[in-house]
Amino acid sequence: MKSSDLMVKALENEGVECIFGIPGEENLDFLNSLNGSSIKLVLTRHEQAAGFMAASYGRLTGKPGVCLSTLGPGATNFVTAAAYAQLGAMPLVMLAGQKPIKKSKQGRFQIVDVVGLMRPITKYSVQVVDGGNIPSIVRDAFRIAIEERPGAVYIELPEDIAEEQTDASLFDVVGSRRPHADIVAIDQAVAMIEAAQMPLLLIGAGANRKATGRALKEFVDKTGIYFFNTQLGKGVIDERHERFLGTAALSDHDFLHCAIDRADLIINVGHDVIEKPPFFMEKGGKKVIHVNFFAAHVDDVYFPQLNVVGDISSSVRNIARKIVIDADQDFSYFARVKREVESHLSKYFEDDRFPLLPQRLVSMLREQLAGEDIITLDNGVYKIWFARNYKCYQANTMLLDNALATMGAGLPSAMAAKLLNPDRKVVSVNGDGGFLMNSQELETAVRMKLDLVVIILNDSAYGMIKWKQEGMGFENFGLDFNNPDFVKYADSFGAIGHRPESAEEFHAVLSESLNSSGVHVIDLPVDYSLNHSILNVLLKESACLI
Ligand SMILES: Cc1ncc(C[n+]2csc(CCOP(=O)(O)OP(=O)(O)O)c2C)c(N)n1
Ligand SMILES: [Mg+2]
Repeated sequence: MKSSDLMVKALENEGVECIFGIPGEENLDFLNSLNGSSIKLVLTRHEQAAGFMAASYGRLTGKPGVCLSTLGPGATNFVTAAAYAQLGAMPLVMLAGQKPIKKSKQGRFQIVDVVGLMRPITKYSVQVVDGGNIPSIVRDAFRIAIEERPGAVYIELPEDIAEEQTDASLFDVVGSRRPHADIVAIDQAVAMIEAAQMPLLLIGAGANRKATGRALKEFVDKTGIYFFNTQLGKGVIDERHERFLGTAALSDHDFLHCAIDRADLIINVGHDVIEKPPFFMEKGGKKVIHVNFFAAHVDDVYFPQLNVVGDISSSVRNIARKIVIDADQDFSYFARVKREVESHLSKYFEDDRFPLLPQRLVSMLREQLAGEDIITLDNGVYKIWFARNYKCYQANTMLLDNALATMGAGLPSAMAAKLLNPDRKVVSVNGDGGFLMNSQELETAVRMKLDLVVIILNDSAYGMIKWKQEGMGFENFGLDFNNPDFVKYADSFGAIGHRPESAEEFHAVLSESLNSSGVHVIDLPVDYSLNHSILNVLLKESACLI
């Protein structure tokens, strides 16, 4: 068999359903082998976007998403997506071409050491030098990509190897059960929780990767312990739960930190240091139990006293089973903080000023979306408002990136979410900066006939950096730009552009867009005047009065 045929068979053997990407001439054998396979090709307009889509596919399914590029410039376009998947723990397999490695008449034209380039930002980076190695390389790559912590892998298939004949055969896909935490670690955790006066539960990214929600909810319901989450831990337990305190989108000085400051123990489930810290540890301060698939990476603000390493839901279940509840434990302070947090966060939910406040956008989306519908965020200052103010009812219904925190992934991740969930509504919220970093994918979305709502928060600026600049007391400089006419721009792709001129009109446009087919692009003027006064000033000044 031709090696490129074997490569396609190996991918089919791994259960790959689609490949996102842009082929080049070095992939033509592979492309030909793909023609007629069960694997669908999703042709994109930029390799970076293909990488983001594949990573998001991996994030949502737990199976590696696969992307394809040519050598050199195509493969280097994967770099940001690789970092996105690697930091965000999303299983991703990148497949690229290369010039012939045995004999070539092209000198070093387009040749870059991509295997070397990818090594520090992947879990595995390899060039296929013999078709006979394809079965083991592909099997290993997929195993490594999904093993905790999941991440990116890179496979390079040179042109001359792709066309070679091979008689190698595939390996069976053999999964493995995740190891469970040792009983001694469980007992130590139980003892620490029972000894604590004011324990809190923190839910982080790892708890969203696997189904842990049931176990965690049972733990909370049995113990009455209040919980909060990180941005990547949103929705693991329905955030309408009476013990939910909020999302720690800032590291300190948010209303919720009144509770965190008072806690003497944090049971930290699934969080690791790739996220912006949800709180800072201090020497001699509160204790932390790290419950995750792997032990804690220690740094200056995170040095847990106990690691409970193993499958998260099994650890949580075993701890919950053994724990003896102290019926007299007084959590009324946390209840008061919860009431305070809720009243602060919902303060502008009905405010109809226009341009629209991000808080109002949050409340309108929450009102119009069902529990299973998905919002994806790009990176900008609105991410903080969504993380703090939007309540998720289900796991992975708000896809945001609090790991690489790259701009440009919002629209591609929405497209992957819609592809996987055709019956759920998907809304992509972007800044005007981030949107234009991968807006060419509107064409892909229209071609794929996806029903999507794309909201562009228009402030004609890199607003997030402006907010930080103001917070540091610097003058406004270097962050304003002009925008194209987003309505004409959308229309020119075959999408449907909208530009509402009042809160009421936006409400109607949003509802109409959510309930009709096609790609709807809403150019929404945003009022960021409260970013500084609330996030920089009010929060720093307001002490915990409760
Ligand atoms: C690829 C990339 N470049 C730069 C940054 C740094 N950065 C973070 S947010 C931001 C501004 C975002 O602007 P916009 O998308 O318009 O959102 P806004 O904050 O204005 O709502 C920048 C430049 C980044 N995170 N990723
Ligand atoms: Mg902006």
